[in-house]
Amino acid sequence: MIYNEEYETLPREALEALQLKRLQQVVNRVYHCVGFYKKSFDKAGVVPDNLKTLDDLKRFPFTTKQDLRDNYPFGLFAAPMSSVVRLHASSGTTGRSTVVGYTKRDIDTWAELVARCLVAANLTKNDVIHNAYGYGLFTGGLGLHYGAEKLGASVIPMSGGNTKRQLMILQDFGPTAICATPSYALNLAEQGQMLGIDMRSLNLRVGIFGAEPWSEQMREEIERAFDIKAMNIYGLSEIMGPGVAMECSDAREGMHIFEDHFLVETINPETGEVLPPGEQGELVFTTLTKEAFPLIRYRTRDISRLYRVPCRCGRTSYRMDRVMGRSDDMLIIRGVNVFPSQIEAVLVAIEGLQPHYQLIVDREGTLDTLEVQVEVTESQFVNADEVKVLQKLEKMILKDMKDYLGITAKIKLVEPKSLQRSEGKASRVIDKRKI
Ligand code: DLL
Repeated sequence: MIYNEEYETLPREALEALQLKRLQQVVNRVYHCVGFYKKSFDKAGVVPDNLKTLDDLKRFPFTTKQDLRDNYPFGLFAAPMSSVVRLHASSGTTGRSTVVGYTKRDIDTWAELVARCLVAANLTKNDVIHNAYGYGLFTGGLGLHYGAEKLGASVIPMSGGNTKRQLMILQDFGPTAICATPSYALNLAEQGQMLGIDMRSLNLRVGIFGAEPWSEQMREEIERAFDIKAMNIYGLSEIMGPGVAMECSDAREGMHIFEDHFLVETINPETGEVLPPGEQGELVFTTLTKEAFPLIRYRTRDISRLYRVPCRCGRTSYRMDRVMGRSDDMLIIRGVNVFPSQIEAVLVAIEGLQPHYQLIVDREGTLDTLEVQVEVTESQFVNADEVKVLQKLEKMILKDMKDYLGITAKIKLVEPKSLQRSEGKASRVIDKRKI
């Protein structure tokens, strides 16, 4: 099913013509309305008129998170505050948070794009959607909320946390879909099981998971725990919030990017050079229709890959692969680059381990060291008298990490339920090198 048949299936040629028209408009507008862009274009020696084809965009400068911070809180807004109807902010683990604004039209566009996502996940107005993304400054809660209402579904505005209450609502209201971070979904499943709730017999059939990197193995784990189809949704506050890209349930091979509203590029994060589709690199987005907070060539730091091949669902947009991680989360362990999500994939595939883990990075002399703490399942732990069982598990992890990722780590098997659980985005890495 497709929410906006006309735009989601536009032939590539028409889509690219629309993109060019919108791109020229937005570039013109920011050049004249936002001091930052005037300066940054002047410095790069480009003017809006240089933009004759989509390809010309690569002559234009990038916008970075640092630029957003330097212009905190509203310096990059392109509309007066009197027409801004909503503000959100990303929490930002380091430094100032980034603040984003929306006009009435931006909110309507956002709601439509989230409605497109829900329909791509096979939801209709007859669904009851339990929304466990946090409401507030985070874009997850309200973003999904407005999209669900736009579709006409019944939305339960749960927000994050308060897990016992969530479990009660899940049983009593019988929602057919759940929206949450994947790590919180697992937390819910685990606590439900502890309370003796059969999570597989709830009325849920679909889950909309995103806001943090997760592996294919984690998807299987969640699908098993809830007996649902787990779908990947991508977005970031700077560009809009959830609903920048979404998997379709027909193919479930990559996330469709809503290219009538966002222009996407992948670049080599070291050199800034634009990569051909298919090559892994950093995603860079330009918003084509946003009024309050347009962004030109925003460097997301998210590492992914674009596919150009048409999808069997009929949507004509490029798709992006699941995000491996952020370039700033990439660990370099004795020269080997590795993302937490790759370590997750190795751990979750080993029987006897739980998908609850923590990575501790430290430095000895000039070398980075990694300790992987991972919970073992209850049954393994009961067996633990036989130290051999645990030693065997440890060996297996060491071997798989070496074979698949080429890294050596210290492994620490920990008791079930001993690592901190997430109520929103999980923080997987403790980096002691910065302390
Ligand atoms: O996390 C928006 C969102 C809410 C997306 C709910 C999906 C569902 P931020 O807090 O600004 O916005 O964080 C954005 O989260 O740059 C990625 O690094 C990461 N991220 C978001 N979705 C995914 C995903 C929201 N599906 C940052 N897979 C992004 C991997 C994701 N990482």
